Amino acid sequence: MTAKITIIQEDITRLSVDAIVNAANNSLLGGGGVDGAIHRAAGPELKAECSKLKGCRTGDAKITQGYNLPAKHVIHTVGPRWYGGGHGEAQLLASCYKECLARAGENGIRSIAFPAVSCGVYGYPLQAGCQIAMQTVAEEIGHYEDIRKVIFCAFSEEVYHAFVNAMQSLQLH
Ligand code: AR6
Repeated sequence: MTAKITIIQEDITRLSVDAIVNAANNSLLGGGGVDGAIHRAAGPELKAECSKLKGCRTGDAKITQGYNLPAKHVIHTVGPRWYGGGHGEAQLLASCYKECLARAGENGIRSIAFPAVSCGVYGYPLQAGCQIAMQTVAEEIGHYEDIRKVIFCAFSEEVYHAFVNAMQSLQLH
């Protein structure tokens, strides 16, 4: 059986899943966008745990507890800033999704929700960013038997449509 990939329009902090993914920065100490929303909803214990992690490299991912969130865990990943596309942005963004799935697999996570990493403050072009998200997860998910459900969580209608378009243009090998 393969995991089920779904797309929803929702605030990711409201999802009762095993893990939500945070689009964080290298410090892991909070910020704006989805990062700020997750830290506000999780409460100060999340920052306390994050402060012990010694940051996170761009393209990597680290896991914490979810504290006051309905989600059990948060997987913090750091997407690339968009510098025009010639600075390894696509590879780094794909690496974010791969590393998040790896942390999920290591921790027995069965359901995981992703925002559109890098597609806000970091300026990654929305459609291209959603295509990398969808393509990477579709290619990698077969390695993780325990992950039964992957949700792409769009905050706006625009992002929702970008994920839907990305799913329709998936290249299956
Ligand atoms: N639920 C789901 N998606 C959301 C939510 C939410 N509650 N809030 C925002 N989004 P961004 P980035 C969407 O800017 O581009 C922070 O300051 C948003 O519409 O949160 O990776 C960090 O600390 C967009 O589609 O993350 C970093 O400094 C997507 O989440 C920097 O921003 C990602 O937008 C990271 O920038």
